[in-house]
Amino acid sequence: MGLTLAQKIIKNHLLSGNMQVGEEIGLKIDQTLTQDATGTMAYLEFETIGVDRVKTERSVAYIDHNTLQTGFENADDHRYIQSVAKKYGIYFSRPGNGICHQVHLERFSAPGKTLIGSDSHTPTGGGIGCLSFGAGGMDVAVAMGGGAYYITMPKMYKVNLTGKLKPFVTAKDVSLELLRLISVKGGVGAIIEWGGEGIKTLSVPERATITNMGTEVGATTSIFPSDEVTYEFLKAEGREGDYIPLASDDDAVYDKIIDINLSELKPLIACPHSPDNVVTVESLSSVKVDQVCIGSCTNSSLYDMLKVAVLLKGKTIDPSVSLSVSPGSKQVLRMLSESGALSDILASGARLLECACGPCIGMGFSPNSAGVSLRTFNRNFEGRSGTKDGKVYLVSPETAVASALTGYITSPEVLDNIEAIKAVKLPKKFLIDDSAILPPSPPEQAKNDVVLRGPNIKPFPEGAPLQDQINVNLTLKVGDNITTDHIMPAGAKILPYRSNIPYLSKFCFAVCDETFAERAIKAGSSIIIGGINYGQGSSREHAALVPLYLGVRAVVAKSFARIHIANLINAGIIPLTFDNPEDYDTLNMDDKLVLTNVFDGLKSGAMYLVNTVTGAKIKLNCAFTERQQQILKAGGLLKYTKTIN
Ligand code: MIC
Ligand code: SF4
Repeated sequence: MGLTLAQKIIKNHLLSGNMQVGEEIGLKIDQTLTQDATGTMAYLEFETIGVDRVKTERSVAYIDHNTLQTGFENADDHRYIQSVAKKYGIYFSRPGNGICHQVHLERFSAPGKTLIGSDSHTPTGGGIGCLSFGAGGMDVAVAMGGGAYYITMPKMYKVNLTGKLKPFVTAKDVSLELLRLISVKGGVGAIIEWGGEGIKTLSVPERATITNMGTEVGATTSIFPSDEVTYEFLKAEGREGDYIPLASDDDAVYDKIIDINLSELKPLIACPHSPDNVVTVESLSSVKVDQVCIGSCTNSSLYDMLKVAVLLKGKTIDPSVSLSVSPGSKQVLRMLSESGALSDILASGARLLECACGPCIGMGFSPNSAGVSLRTFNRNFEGRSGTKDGKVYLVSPETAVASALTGYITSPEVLDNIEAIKAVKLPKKFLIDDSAILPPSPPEQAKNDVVLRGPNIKPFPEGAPLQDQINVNLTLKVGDNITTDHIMPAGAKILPYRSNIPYLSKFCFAVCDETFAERAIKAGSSIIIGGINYGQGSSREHAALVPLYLGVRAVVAKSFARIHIANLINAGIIPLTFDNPEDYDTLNMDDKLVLTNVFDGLKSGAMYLVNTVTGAKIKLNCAFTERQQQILKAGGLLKYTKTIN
């Protein structure tokens, strides 16, 4: 039986386990990336592991999330990351150089390699045939230290593309179509491979848009084959030496095949507050728009920006709309500027923002009260924009421009620049300027490098060794599809404190219940009850470390998202599922509960939650590998790593 493309890369990197679906496998990791919002914690964790230099082929630290430096906090954190990077063998991409995924795709991702990043959109690298995973900071720290990265061997899904996109229909619409077809849970437990004749018509940046948004269907990762298109892109980046061809075998077996005919797609839009709430753009044409944002790791490539410039050229945006444009990298910005395209964008009335995440993570450009914001981003979770009642819609850059010009949600199909759009092509050679990527010190010099720590860096909480019986208060009960943006919000006010867990803890679950943090502290030891797909979205381990700090010992949900469940285990919080989902309804806030059979349950897969008032006994399930059992017993991954080193 032949292998799929992902199975081939896994096989080449397999350190432990069998490639049987559902089994835990350990992978050798070639490259890592971090961004600043998760990076400080990841490097603090890395330092506690105690190795002199990263053991990966390439590790890069990016500063892209929180670039505003509104106070000393961020500036200090960035300086810390820069100094750690220099000392330990990590490349440092300076603030302003671009969004981690865009820059990594341009300069470092390579076909056939493995990459993990402390950011859930790391699968962007799948656009170039690199097997890339989003992971918690601790997992990245361990990989930098030479340890394996553990995942559950995924199922293999294939999306078979036929046809060719019509003008004004884009890679973003392909992603939205997949979300419409399979929902935010449809890819859970699977790697999505993109194939079929249709892929030949998609450039690497378009492929990267698609693998980037594979995160939104919950997939472990997504990947495209490496072919002539990949070669052309690498050559244009001066990296043809990184090229290897890669494809699945003809007789590879997939667990599911989804067909999408590119020729039949229409411009699509995801409505508030979920990326899978997808309808056609046409169907919303009477909705007034207040704000439009173009950029983010999903849609900020040169290809996207050139199309935006062509559509805006000679036109002015509607006076009622505020339009922002953030190019994904310095390379994109410089090429826009040198080609004159930037001038067309600016002349239209657009505001140019830094090459960074910006509005995507609520760092400025929040919509007005109850405002409608059209964004080319990948997430539209409630409150993420920084405006609690803001209504965020996800669209392609083309739809974004058409709507900014008219002031209403507008399909780009009505625009008259069809020939100009068809003429937009990627250049044969990109402008290569790595001056903002600082190399680390050579090993002999690194010994004398000093790590610079500011007062915003507070120690991170560590879990306590497990007990067999844990008394807990039910301090929070939430519904389905709780995102990490609910658990640990981001945004301009909070993001500067990503290395200060005690301060961050005040905002934990504030979107759902502002009293949670205070009640959890008072309770001392607590449990959270959740619904389906608990913890979807970001890779931020803060969504586990902050609850740990607040005394959360276990989370019981109907099901969990992949990265979050790993982060809970790494933090030493026990993730459990209901044996009978109806038991969810019998639990109430403030119930005093006892989690029993913990030690035996880790092995046997069954623990119990006893309600001390009613005496009811609820069966809970878990399926921990031997390694995960040891991590939980030790009180988290770092403590466990120290015991085995
Ligand atoms: C996001 O898009 O939610 C983020 C911000 O990039 C996160 C990382 C973080 O919370 O720092 C992610 O996707 O993992
Ligand atoms: Fe940055 Fe947004 Fe991409 Fe996250 S999704 S990495 S915040 S641009």
